[in-house]
Amino acid sequence: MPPCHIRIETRGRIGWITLNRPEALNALNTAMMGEVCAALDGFAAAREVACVVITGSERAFAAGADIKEAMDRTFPGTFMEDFLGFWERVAGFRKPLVAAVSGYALGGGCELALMCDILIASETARFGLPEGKIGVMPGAGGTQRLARWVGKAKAMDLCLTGRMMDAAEAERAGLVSRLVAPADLLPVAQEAAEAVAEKSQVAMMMTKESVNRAFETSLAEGLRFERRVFQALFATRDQKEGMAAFAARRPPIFEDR
Ligand code: DAK
Repeated sequence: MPPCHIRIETRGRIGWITLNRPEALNALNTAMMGEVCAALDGFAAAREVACVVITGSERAFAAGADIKEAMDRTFPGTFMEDFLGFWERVAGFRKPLVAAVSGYALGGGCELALMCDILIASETARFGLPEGKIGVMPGAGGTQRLARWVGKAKAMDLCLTGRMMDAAEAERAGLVSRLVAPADLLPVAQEAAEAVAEKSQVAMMMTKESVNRAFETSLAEGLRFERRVFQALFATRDQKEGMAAFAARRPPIFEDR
């Protein structure tokens, strides 16, 4: 069955997932997140796809998990079914992920953006974790990833007060990789993704894994991991090609091997 809450496209070597529930400001219900995960599975398997962009609409990246879907749930049910636990498949996606955020990125929408690797924001973007206002708390990485990405001060402020942070503040805080005019959001996201895609995908995927290690381990362990995967890249044809191309003053032709 074709997806009905998202649009999926491939532009060159870039996979695009556009959240598309305008009537609910892209609130992330189970069906939509299932479609996002299935799309990511497809892009993971597609050799020609090197990088994936997730975006929403001008008004909303996503205004959170779907509150109306979640309102009658009980603890035993959510626990036994691991309600929304499958969202972690986004964070576990191994190819680089770009979030192109315009408008509201709230609650689960903010957490979805936090799971991506490069976050490009339009000047209209607004980030927040307002779950406290509806009697719960962030549950898809908000307290953990935001604290690691921007530090305790901003994370506590956003989680406890529920206020929204505008795009400029989010950039200053280190949450946003690039801040752009609204009209530039999608072209800049495609351009950033293409810059990733033109490199050896073995090196890009190892780089992603290595940067993520920085948030999970000690500096000494992280440095050891980085050195080992760096050394491993010398076993690839792409390392030979990349360095030979540099020496010959020609563009490299990578095979992702
Ligand atoms: N869920 C369901 N519907 C939503 C929604 C949401 N999060 N956000 C907006 N909508 C719907 C509204 O109900 C409205 O629908 P109708 O009433 O017209 O049918 C429509 O979208 C337009 O919204 P508004 O009329 O409210 O538009 P405004 O411009 O006045 O306000 C707003 C925009 C974004 C400020 C407002 O809609 C708002 O405050 N929305 C809720 C934001 C929020 O609280 N988000 C956090 C939700 S809780 C987990 C994973 C994730 C989560 C938890 C666990 N695990 C993996 C365990 C995440 C939890 C959350 O995200």
